[in-house]
Amino acid sequence: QGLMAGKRGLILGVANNRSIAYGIAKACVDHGAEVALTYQGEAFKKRVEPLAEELGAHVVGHCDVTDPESLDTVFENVGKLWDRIDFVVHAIAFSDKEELTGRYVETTRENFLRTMDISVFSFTTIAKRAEPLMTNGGSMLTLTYYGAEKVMPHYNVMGVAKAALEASVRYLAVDLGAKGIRVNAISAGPIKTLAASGIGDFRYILKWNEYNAPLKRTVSPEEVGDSGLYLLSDLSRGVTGEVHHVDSGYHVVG
Ligand code: 0WD
Repeated sequence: QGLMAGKRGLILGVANNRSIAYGIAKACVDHGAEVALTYQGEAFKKRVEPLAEELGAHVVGHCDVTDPESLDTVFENVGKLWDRIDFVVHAIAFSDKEELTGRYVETTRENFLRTMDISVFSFTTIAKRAEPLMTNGGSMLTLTYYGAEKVMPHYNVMGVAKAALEASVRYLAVDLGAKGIRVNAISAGPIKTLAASGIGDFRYILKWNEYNAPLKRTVSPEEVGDSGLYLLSDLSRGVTGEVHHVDSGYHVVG
């Protein structure tokens, strides 16, 4: 049994076992949830399937958020699997790594739009598709970063995207609140994942956090997972529209 007993959720953004989405999936499963995962293309399928097996999770198909048909299929598959869902986790972001270094002012229109599409709009369209399945209320969660609030070196267009994502959390919280659906974000401290490896000087950012965060260390996907558990479970039933920092306290000094 446990905190998440009887709850079912869709988790998007597991690329491998270091993914923040994996940390969240594991915490949910460990506390009794049933989860469904997606993968982005054949290359990730091979990584995600064994992880799903290990977690006892369902795999509901290929999902590329720039391809609405793949999202249609994923939600169709979820609807066939379960008559209702209780939570959704969105742990997806992308920007051309050439532009995650140097000056923000150099951002191209093409990469700006692509970054916003994959990292911001995707959460809104996923929320819209999840809403009819959340017939008993629910909890939606996305992942953001401090670069939304303050200028962080090299984060550039992704910082602008995360600011828009955080604003989306607030607007979605209002739209969906009357149905008992809560919408929150975790602002995670830097973690060495595949996505993070695209950010210029990432090792320096990790070190900077270790030296300066109140806890004098970085956070792990497991720690983000445990905080995610709070936001996805009924423990946080009075919380919506919130951006919760899981960053060893860095935001109070940075
Ligand atoms: O330091 C970090 N790692 C932080 C990450 C600090 C704060 C926030 N975050 C955020 C990220 O911006 C992202 O929103 O957490 C979220 C999850 O990222 P992650 O766990 O750091 O990275 P990763 O394990 O790489 O998972 C992100 C996945 C992709 O992996 P790749 O390696 O391809 O970027 O997002 C998925 C993909 O699986 N993804 C997509 N999924 C569907 N359609 C798409 C897409 N078009 N693009 C990327």
